[in-house]
Amino acid sequence: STDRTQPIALLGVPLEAGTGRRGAAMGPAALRVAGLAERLEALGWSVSDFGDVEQLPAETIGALHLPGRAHVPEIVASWVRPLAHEARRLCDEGYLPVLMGGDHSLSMGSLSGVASYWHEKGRPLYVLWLDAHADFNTPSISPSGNLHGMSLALAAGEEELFPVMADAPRAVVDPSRMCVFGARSIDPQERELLRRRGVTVCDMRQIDENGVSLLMRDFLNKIRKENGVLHVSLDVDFLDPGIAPGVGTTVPGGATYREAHLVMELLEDAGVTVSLDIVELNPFLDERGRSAIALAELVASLFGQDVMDRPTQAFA
Ligand code: EXY
Ligand code: MN
Ligand code: MN
Ligand code: MN
Repeated sequence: STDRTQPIALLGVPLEAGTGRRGAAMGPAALRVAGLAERLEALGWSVSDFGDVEQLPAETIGALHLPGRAHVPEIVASWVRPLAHEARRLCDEGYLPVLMGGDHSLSMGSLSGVASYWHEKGRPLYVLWLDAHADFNTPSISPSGNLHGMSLALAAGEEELFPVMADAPRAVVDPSRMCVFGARSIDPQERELLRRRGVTVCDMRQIDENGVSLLMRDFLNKIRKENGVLHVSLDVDFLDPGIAPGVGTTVPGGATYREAHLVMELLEDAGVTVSLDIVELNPFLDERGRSAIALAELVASLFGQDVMDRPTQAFA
């Protein structure tokens, strides 16, 4: 299990420029209303909420020249560059960073900062990408130009995206240490790139055929064998839209409530998680906070909420 002596740091990233629609910028506020901090404190964790990342002034970001299609990279850069510094600082200060989005392009900053820390520590960093998508496009192959569909590709060292980060703290994550879990919507050229780079993709068919526990056991054994640590990136569209409609990129046939909780409970048992992104929540598309509450409950499971001790009434 994850030792609860390490303090948790909450940091909001009200970024929505990585998507083609507005609303994800309200995600951090909705997760706070869903009682994320209170739930973790109720489990015995010390939780510090550092508010939201401070966006860089637009004029400090020159025009970024990326090939192909990239939608407002300068705005994304104005968030993810300071975020990389902040995520790195939180690691340096001994926190377990929990980044509350905001769209998935925030992971360009969170994963850069976290990877730079563990790279210096000499510990191999793994990534579990809980998502209907792989987010492994680059500007030259992206069908939309939305940067939230490219964040894992940046982490894997796809150079087209380097200008977004400039000199912010960053380290490449070995693609063979990446697992996309819950995939059910991947673009043709993106799929080719994933294969070429050696990223593990557990799509919904593999989850149906093998079950969550077998696939997670294999991945967690790999991490344990290398004495590695894990960054978890939870995109709300990993879940089936029937339980989490509050996201702009829903895809039918997602993880059930129980599959998602089992992933979190297995991660808690393994005790290798060192940082977490909670992304793509769009309260404008949600129904009475259902998706925000579902995410908060999943994070509680990741941090030790026992399935039999769950509160009857959801918070908020
Ligand atoms: N693959 C599509 C694209 O790159 O535009 C859709 C990406 C959706 C990304 C969301 C955050 O997961
Ligand atoms: Mn995503
Ligand atoms: Mn997604
Ligand atoms: Mn800098």
